[in-house]
Amino acid sequence: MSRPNGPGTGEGADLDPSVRIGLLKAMMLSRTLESACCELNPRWFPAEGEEGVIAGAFFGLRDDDTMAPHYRGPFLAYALRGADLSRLVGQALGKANGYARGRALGFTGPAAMGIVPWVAGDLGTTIGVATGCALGFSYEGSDRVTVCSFGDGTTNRGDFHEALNLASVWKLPIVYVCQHNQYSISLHASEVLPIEQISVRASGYGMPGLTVDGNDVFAVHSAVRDAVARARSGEGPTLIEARTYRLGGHWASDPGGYRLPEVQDAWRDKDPIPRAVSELVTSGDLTQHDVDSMWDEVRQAVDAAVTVAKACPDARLEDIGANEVFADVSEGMSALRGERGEPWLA
Ligand SMILES: Cc1ncc(C[n+]2csc(CCOP(=O)(O)OP(=O)(O)O)c2C)c(N)n1
Ligand SMILES: [Mg+2]
Repeated sequence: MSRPNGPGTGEGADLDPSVRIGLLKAMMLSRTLESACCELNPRWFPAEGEEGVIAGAFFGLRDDDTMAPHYRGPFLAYALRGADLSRLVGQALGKANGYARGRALGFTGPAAMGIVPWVAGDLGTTIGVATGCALGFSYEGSDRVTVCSFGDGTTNRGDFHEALNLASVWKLPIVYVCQHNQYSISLHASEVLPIEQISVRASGYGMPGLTVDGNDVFAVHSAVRDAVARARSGEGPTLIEARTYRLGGHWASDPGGYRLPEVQDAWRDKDPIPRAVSELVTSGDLTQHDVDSMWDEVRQAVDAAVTVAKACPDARLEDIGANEVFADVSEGMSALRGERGEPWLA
């Protein structure tokens, strides 16, 4: 099923107003939190413009379900599980208060949150781990599900193919959401994908595949909700391709000169947040005053988190695990300095 980008697809019209408002707030939080991290850390991955996919995929799951978010916009999943925002921002800054105490950039948190962490730089590895979680749920005979998101470029990795094949053969309770932002760093999808729609790959694994407008959060959520229900009832996995656009660079410091400004402007006009606001105000579910109050609340929460995180000390060598590798951290530091005595972290 293909739905082109554009105003008002009408998908997701059956969602309860409280869910629609919750999705809007989740997008606002994701935008504000991730933008703050981009300002603080030039190596952060901007998620601006992709919040429709991020919120649509992870909002409304049960506490005992597993989330495996893409590295582009991972913090909403943690926030939805009640994470302390200052500890998330602290993680992005390499502060001692960060959930992983400065390790692994920032895409990780307590295992009890049920979120598969992004701990390896290898694209696609989380797809295998997320599929393993779904296998665990199937093995325990529960109705828990996993929702796993990843980029369009990552669907060319072997991990993707192996995981989807096995998930389908074993009818595992997992929903795969491709956050299709059209780029792999500076490479446009048309240069590495021989097909127009990634969702057609699903047919090769015998599972349903659909393409949704990723800038329509209600359409994304409606599709994910249906796929989650399908997975929960034991009918197996679904692949959802949510088409969107990366408004920022690959990293926060990427000037993105490989893209035409007019194309970027056209996509900015399809920003999922104003679009959802417009739908909710038109339907009478929110007034503009309500929307302004929601922005105020989200911005105040993120500003407070940034203030706390900035004031925290940096993670120390012991914090990032050197004390778990070397008997004596000072010995470890000299080993890391190398034979010529150059600083190990220049
Ligand atoms: C196996 C592997 N190959 C290449 C890279 C380098 N790399 C990091 S991010 C990235 C782009 C991935 O694109 P996509 O999956 O579409 O995600 P996006 O960054 O667009 O959200 C690449 C090629 C990597 N980390 N791992
Ligand atoms: Mg991409």
